[in-house]
Amino acid sequence: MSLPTKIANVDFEHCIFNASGPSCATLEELDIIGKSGAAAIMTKSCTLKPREGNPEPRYTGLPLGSINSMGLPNLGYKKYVEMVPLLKKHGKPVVMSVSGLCLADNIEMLRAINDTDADLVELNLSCPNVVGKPQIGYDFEQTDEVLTKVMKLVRKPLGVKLPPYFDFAHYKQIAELLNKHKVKFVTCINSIGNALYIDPDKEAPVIKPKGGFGGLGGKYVKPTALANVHKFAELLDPSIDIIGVGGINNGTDVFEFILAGAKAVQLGTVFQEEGPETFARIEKEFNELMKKKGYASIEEIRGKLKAL
Ligand code: RRO
Repeated sequence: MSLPTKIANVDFEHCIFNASGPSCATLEELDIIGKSGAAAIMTKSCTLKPREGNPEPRYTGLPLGSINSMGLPNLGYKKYVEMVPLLKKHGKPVVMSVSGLCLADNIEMLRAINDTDADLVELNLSCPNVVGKPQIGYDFEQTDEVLTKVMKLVRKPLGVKLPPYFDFAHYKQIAELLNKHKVKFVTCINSIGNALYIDPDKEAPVIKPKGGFGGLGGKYVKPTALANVHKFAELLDPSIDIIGVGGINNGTDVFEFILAGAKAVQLGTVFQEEGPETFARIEKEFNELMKKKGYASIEEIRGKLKAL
């Protein structure tokens, strides 16, 4: 038994797939996701030109999650455009993540993606790890400008990957923009940017780039991710679907994200740490929990978090 869902009207066999991040930058890695229990294939955020990314060490697993400053290592968008027909053979939705270093780059990439068979596009407005490039999602004027330009030209259902917000005034401002521009979905949250994890033995940070500052993921961020999903479920137009990501490790976590308002969820750190078997394990746990509670569909519980 699988519990189907839809994102921007695209059918998903179930609600669990990979986050743009770990192990989704090469055809080999994407084929592994295609063969796994993931409901869709999400690509690593791409840029106009290929990038090596930041110097290593740039990812470390931590007791309750991970910290990374990968710096957008990817093959360049042309390679991902070429891969789409190969990835589509897996028979599941293909989602392309795009993270241009400037608006012109995003426009060029989105134009090219229009002519592919990709099902959805996730525009990453929240990479915390490129030196000299602040997260667009924290700059409301720039977000407005980017969305004004890209929504005019995009022919694929386009969603945005958001950074975590922490203040109700900021949620309100960004939600107004997302409603105005009629994005099709939001994915929240990206890693919590510019965290610092120190190894007391080495008396040094655990990653090298940016003096050790990087994006925090995993269990550390789950409550923040749930808060973002739930607040956006309240503030966004109901036509905008929400994908939750941040610290999901088991079926109960998935259940909580759906209760908060998500229609699907993505796995980042847990996929990196456990490998592709994580998708089938977590889906099985979620299905068992739903059955035990007597629920037969995602829509029965979506956004139904009770008040105390
Ligand atoms: O590649 C990265 O350093 C990275 C990206 Br693009 C992102 O969106 N989020 C993150 O934690 N790392």
